[in-house]
Amino acid sequence: MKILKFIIPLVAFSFFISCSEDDNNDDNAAINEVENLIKVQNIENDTHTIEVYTQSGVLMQGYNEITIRIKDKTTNEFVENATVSWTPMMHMTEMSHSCPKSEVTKVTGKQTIYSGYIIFQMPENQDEGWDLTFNYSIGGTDYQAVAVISVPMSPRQRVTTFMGADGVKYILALIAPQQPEVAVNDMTVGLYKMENMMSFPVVKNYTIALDPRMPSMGNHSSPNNEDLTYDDTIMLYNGKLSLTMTGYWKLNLKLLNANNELLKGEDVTETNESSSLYLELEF
Ligand SMILES: [Cu+2]
Repeated sequence: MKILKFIIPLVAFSFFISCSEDDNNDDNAAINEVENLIKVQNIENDTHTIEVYTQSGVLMQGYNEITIRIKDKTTNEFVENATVSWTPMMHMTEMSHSCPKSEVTKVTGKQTIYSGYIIFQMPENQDEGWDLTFNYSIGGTDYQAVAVISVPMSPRQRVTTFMGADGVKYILALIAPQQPEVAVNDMTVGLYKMENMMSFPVVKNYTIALDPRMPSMGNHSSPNNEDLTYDDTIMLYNGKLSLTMTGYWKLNLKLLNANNELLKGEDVTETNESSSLYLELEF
């Protein structure tokens, strides 16, 4: 009896320990790695709920940074070892097409979230719109989930589709600054070639000349801008955008290929108020 008195609490104690260890190792349902994001919607199939998040809680025409997590409907746990790809599709009356996008990758240092970006070059309208398909595999089993998504028109031109002098159709999208300041801002854009309805490879080693103007104030420019050049580590273009005051700015651009040949856009002059290639922002 004396021994039992010791053993029973000991067994109970070790059981308690191993339970709480299990909780820490296997149960991730309580982990919140999306606390600074807002849910756009769920995309579900029979086995999983894919939660789609952005900073703003919506998707919009142009560049969208998207975070997802996948909840197993049986265990209520978030899947940590999925391999994920996605296919955005716009279904138009005459045809269907996709858009530029990144891969979906596990966020470094996180357990339950995956992220990437999608650039919707066209907004939805009454008769035409987008859906988003996820293909993912977990432990060798393949799954698919698809749902209609809402992609309203951006109030400012954050993405533009155009034909270059080389006969190639390009898509150019504003990626940064997302929160412009009265300062010299880091500017980032993505440039893609529309190879066909499904393929939009990154265009490398071009130059994008930048001339920001305020049309409402005599079309004045700003000092210390820097043209955008290609950065292969991020597969995007970086430059400097000087904004000397708040308001509406037209970011006049010229696209030059690797041989410095002009493919699209014009200089802003006394007689030419803006380039035919531009992006817009207002803050
Ligand atoms: Cu379309």
